[in-house]
Amino acid sequence: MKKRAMATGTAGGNGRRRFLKLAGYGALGLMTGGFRPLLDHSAAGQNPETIPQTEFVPDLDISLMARPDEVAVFPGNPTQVWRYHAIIHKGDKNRVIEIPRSYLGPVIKMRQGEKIRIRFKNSIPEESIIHWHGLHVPAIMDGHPRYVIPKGQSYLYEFEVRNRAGTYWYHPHPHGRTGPQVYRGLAGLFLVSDEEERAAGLPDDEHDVPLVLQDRSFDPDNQLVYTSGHRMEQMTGFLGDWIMVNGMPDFTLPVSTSAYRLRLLNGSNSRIYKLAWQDGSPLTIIGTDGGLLERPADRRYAFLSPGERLEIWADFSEHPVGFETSLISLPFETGGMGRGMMMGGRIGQNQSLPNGAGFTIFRMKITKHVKKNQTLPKMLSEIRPLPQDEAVNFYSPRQFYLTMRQMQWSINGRVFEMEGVADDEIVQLGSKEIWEFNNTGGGMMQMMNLPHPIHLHGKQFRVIERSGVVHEGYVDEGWKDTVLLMPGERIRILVDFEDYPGMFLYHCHNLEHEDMGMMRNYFVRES
Ligand SMILES: [Cu+2]
Repeated sequence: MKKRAMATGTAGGNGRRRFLKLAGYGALGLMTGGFRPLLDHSAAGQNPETIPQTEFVPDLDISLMARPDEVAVFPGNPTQVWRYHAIIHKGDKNRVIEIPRSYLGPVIKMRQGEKIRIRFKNSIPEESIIHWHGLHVPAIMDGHPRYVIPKGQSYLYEFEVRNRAGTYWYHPHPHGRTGPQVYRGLAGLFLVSDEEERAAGLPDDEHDVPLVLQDRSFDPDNQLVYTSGHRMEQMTGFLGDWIMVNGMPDFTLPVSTSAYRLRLLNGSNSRIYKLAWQDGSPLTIIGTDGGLLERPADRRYAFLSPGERLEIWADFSEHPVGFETSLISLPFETGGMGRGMMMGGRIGQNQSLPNGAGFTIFRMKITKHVKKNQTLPKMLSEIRPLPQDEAVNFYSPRQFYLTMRQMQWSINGRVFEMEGVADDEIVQLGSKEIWEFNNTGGGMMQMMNLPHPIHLHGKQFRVIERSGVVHEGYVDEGWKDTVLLMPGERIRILVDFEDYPGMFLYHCHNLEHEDMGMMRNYFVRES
């Protein structure tokens, strides 16, 4: 019998086998067929037979297929999903790690400075394209929806990994269908390591644990249920009543009496987590979207909105075997909709587990005693200073108002246009800019003011200021690519458009908001 997320406290599944290594991928020979030429911007839909001859020499060369699959999530019928599946053509097979019993795609592991080729093959029955969330890549590699390919075709990605060490991820980005495609299982982690991270001496191997948080709903046959398509449900965003960790319900992580690095990704469509330890002890945050902080930061709780990552240091060396604890999500207010006058109820909200409800996310249980003392480093990394006064618009930041009009979320009153860039969405290559996002609504609109996690493609940025109704629980230190604005908040970020000209996206990472058009292009102009 399935138990939903509110009913917690039961014995969990065994997470021990989560990250078994991919086995059995030898030299399978180059797969041919259907690759888009790398540098041809105008060739959408073309279908050349071979990999283009470039001077690109990848350290890791893989095929990544999006295809229908099934997974045993619960006893009984398997759950029909869409899943990324990888084949290694060249490179270390320990760089591509499947998660058993999960609909999630493989974890891809790269070192800074290495080159990767990914031959994306779309085998789901609709258009798709992959976005590398948080990675700093050229526009044509970023997975803009204008590059979608239909079923049966392929898209060739080739790029150098320039990011700092950190927890990045990949997911589909076709316009209007990102929500349903991610929901059916298409998502995976992309972990980057570097020398600075190695020097910090953090827990590694089985003590370095990626944890992807998502919510799902299932019908009595164990099949995924997405939104009804009702406009109100779309306005809020999809909310499931099962909390999944790495694609598994009722998750328990067996640990030993030692320190752990927990890498949390919120891969949910629209659910926000207010992370805390069950016993009220502080969370020790060591990293965010763009990698390690300079030094650890303690928080009583921390918000994690869709698309964001947080890395937590958890030390169990003082506890006995048998000790159990949980990472929980504390209750919080999400703002106007669902309260008050919206037809008198939580319309569009999940009735059993609304956004802002409290629940257990997963449990950790000490099953093994080890003698391994590891101390939390005082310094984790160096964060490059990014002076605000170097921003070309220091005295007049670009303004973006997150608003709703006629049941439609928008940015500055505009919705997504595939090729559309407004004059005030063009920035100069080589410049630094301050962008201000404003979620203050106002007047009657306050009733419809919701949280919006804002994501910029292609860039890591810095949060320089929050104002308005400021809530606690943000980790604004370090590098970010996705930032949460609760209702009533205003935030200023500093972005360095140092390289990579062309068209990129900025949007709300509530996937239902994004799909309805709460997304725009920005264009980095060369001269
Ligand atoms: Cu939104």
